[in-house]
Amino acid sequence: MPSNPKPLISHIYTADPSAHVFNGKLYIYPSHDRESPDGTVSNDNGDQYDMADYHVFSLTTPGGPVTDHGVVLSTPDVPWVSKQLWAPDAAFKNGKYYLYFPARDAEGVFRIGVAVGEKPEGPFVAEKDCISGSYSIDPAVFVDDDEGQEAYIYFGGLWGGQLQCWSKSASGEWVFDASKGGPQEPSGKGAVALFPRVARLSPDMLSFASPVQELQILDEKGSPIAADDHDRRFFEAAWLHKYNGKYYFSYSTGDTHYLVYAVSDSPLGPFTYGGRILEPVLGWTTHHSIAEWQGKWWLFYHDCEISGGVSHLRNVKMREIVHDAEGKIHLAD
Ligand code: FUB
Repeated sequence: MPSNPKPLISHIYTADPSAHVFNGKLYIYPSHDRESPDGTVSNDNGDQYDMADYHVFSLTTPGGPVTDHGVVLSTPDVPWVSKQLWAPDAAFKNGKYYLYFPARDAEGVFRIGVAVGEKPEGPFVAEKDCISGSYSIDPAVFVDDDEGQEAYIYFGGLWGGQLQCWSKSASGEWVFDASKGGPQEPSGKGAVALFPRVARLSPDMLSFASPVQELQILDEKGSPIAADDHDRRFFEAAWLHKYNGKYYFSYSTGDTHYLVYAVSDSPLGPFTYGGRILEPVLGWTTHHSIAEWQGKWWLFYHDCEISGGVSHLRNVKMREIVHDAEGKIHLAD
């Protein structure tokens, strides 16, 4: 596969690809980018990312044709959503398929919802309310392959994704403060980065089964990644995969535009920073997923090749990656 592969999908704009193998086929659950009906607004709040529905795509072989299964969920189908259907993910458990998605509620606060389907390609029927206790963006669901098949949901995103607006009260509740919107992060000497969030999912996959906790990302000395370490600190685009018994948490560094990863012996962390997966792409955002398919490991990501660099009009791509003998991730040649 070439080092700058062609977009997988070109008849609509797609981004934030979450890829999963179900029944031997590769399914992609991306965001569906569109021109904003309100014009050309573009700001750090991400208002230009004004998506209103989701399509599902599938492939039977790498490099083969991509099937568009059409719209599987849209804004009017979800009572609690006001706007902005951002990066989704999907999972399989209990013989059912689950689509997890973030969107703004009636108050403009990002929450996470879930919709259930009988088939990987949908359609999906949304629960009436968002997941209680959920907030921010970019859900990624990992179902472990061990005996308990426990499921975990990872989420969070800075700036427009509102993660910086949430802090823990003295009684342990996560509390929202709208005044912390925009590109605000911890600052000052010794400030620790904001970390992504994780919770266990209930057996029916519809609610959180544990309190939301921070997912610690440490540097090589065992110290939490610092807030001003913009090349390594978490920004958005959580993803979890397991390789050789280790848990790999990968994410975007946002304003420095890298895809990076960290490794742990536990899905709940702490994770230790491991390195970079992808250098900046054309466009502001970078967001990905990682899946094993037909004996190889693949990185799914997006850039803005088709739109010529318009950051909210993206297209999905895939490239092979390898884990080397030390477990480090590299792009395949
Ligand atoms: O697609 C909207 C947002 O852009 C996603 O939620 C972020 O991860 C970034 O890709």
